Amino acid sequence: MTTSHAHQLADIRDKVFAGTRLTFDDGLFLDRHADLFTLGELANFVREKKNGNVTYYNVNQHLNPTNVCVYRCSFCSFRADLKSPSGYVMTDEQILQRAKEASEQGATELHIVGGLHHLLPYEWYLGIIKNIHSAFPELHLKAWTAVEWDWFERITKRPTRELLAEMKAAGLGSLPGGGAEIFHPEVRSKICDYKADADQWLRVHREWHSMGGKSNATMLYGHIEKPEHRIDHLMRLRGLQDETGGFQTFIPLAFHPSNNPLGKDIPKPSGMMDLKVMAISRLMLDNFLHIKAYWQMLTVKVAQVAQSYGADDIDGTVVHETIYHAAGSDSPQELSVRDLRRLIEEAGRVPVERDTLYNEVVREKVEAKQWATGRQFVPLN
Ligand code: V47
Ligand code: SF4
Repeated sequence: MTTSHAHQLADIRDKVFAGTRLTFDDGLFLDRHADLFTLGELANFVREKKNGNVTYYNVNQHLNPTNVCVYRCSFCSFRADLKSPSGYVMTDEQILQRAKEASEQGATELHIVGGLHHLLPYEWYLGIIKNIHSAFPELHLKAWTAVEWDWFERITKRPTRELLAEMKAAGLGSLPGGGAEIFHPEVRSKICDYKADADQWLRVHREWHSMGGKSNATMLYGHIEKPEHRIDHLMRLRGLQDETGGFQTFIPLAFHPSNNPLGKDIPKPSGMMDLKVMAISRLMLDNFLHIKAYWQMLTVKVAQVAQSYGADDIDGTVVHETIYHAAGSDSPQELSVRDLRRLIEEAGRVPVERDTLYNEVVREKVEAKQWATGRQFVPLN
């Protein structure tokens, strides 16, 4: 590091400790030149200021009702063509069975996203929310990414706001953060042309926030994007959060290169990269309360270390993860609550179960046997 770089880093350090907002240039500098120890120290300072020693987790399940998709994002290993033998569409019965399983296992949340099916109408997606909500009203339904909402608008020719309101009345709880990928058109046009662009993605979240709704945001990193694209992405999210305050958590998603065209000559992001992106996200997104280290994506080990690099959330029990497993993830499909709590404690943090909206969930001990999904019950404490 040159003397001028050392000065720049010292200035940024002062800013972080003083609570002063970092600029685009600061972010770029950190991405290009800062060492991992300093990034960790600074991000951990902010993390502890915002969330103390707590790491949040939730008891959730994922549901992907179809993998058939009109788009062809080059990083996607999950999608299937309309007539492909690997394409599936779950029946109402299968969907309800999965919701039942989630409810019986004590889940508080169902995370529902899928492909944009060539033929299925918007009413099919609406029906999923209606059916699950009326049978299992205790489950918070975090459903459909901004890309899906944009698709619903395209096929119905109805305004997104009206669709959001209709789905909310049917039981929609919040929006997940997927589909953001990398906003910058230099990258977006190469990896996911045609689907909702940055402005459309942000517009959906803005609409939802203006209705009092909460949502998450993501960034897919570790492929063809450069540091300036990542910082640009974070700045755009920070801008919308200044306007609405509706984002709850930011989730950096590490690219998995198996079984997709984009991954052909690209290795998996390293652990160093994962921790660097986590820390810079924490530092740039000063108006986001939470940063999630999604263990399915990062591996359990990196997600654990990330608790000292800015993250304060580790996501949930998950179960039935398909998107990253199709792309070569070797993380387990599910973790029991006991596993989650142990790995958080090992990271020196205090595990707190949250619901989707970050309210603490307090359970009677007797319920705990439901948490340990698929495993023999072992008392937690
Ligand atoms: O938008 C797809 C990503 C996202 C690959 O809101 C891939 O709490 C890596 O957004 N390698 C969907 N990533 C998942 C998502 C998410 C996950 C967990 C929690 C939340 C939340 C949201 O998965 C897609 C895309 O960015 N993705 N393929 C791949 N090969
Ligand atoms: Fe379709 Fe989503 Fe895969 Fe893109 S990432 S091809 S929109 S399923």
